Amino acid sequence: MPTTANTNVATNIDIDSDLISPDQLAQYHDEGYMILERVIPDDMLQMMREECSYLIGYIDCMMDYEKKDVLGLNHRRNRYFMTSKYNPQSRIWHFTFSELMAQITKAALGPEVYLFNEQWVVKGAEKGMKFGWHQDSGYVKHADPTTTHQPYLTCWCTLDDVCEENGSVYILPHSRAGTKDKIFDHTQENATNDLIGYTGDDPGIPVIAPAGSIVAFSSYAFHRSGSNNTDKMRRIYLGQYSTNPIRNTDGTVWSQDVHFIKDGQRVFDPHTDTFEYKTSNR
Ligand SMILES: O=C(O)CCC(=O)C(=O)O
Repeated sequence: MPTTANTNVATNIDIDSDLISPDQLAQYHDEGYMILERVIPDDMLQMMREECSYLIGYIDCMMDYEKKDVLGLNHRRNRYFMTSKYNPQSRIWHFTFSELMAQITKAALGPEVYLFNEQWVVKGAEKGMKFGWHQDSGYVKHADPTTTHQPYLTCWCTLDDVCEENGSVYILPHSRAGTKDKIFDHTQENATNDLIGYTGDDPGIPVIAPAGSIVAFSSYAFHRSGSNNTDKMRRIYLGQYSTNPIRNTDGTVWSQDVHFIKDGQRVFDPHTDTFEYKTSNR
């Protein structure tokens, strides 16, 4: 139980102050990010690591079958982006639609929340590739240049301790990048296919945090990540949530549009959810 509650003044929702302090929430709204250390319970963390191992094996098998070492953004033992993998057989949805995620998403977004996208980002030991400066919304805009979507929330959940040596994420606060209300144009980098939206010399703020932490940041905030130079994998689960379904200008859903919170209450129901696989434009 919270010892005290603070309130998201924009939406009048009470927030558990043991989870998110008023200062953290203010920083999210002003600068576009907040870092919540060690908030994922140990049993949940272990479950997510097991699901992650299964998915890496699954992608490796697909590469074996196709006799390739690169499939989309997945590079064998190097960098994996595994998208839209929650399904009734896996246990992933227990985390994606957990009370913990309900608390964080309501604090950031208010009483209406949809799952927009979910993916795993794994960097292999000693060679996990870097990822270039971008706004997550920059990927939406690149695919749909006339998009008018509101900022959505990325929850970057650490399954391992993260530091500069193993390829952690770096964030550029809104006030240093002019991103509070703006999606910049991004260009595609040839060698990696990454979209790049910032080429300035601000290195950003490195996130150094233990396993079980969540960095919650706005899809308008610029971020990048380094390469993994350690002898262990760096594993992240990334859930993205929006205040309403994000559609392409032609009306099609961009990635997912699963109703999670309605009028401040959790409404996700695994018995009625279609668990439909939808490819994002990533
Ligand atoms: O986990 C990482 O290395 C960065 C992932 C990221 O920035 C993204 O998926 O938008």
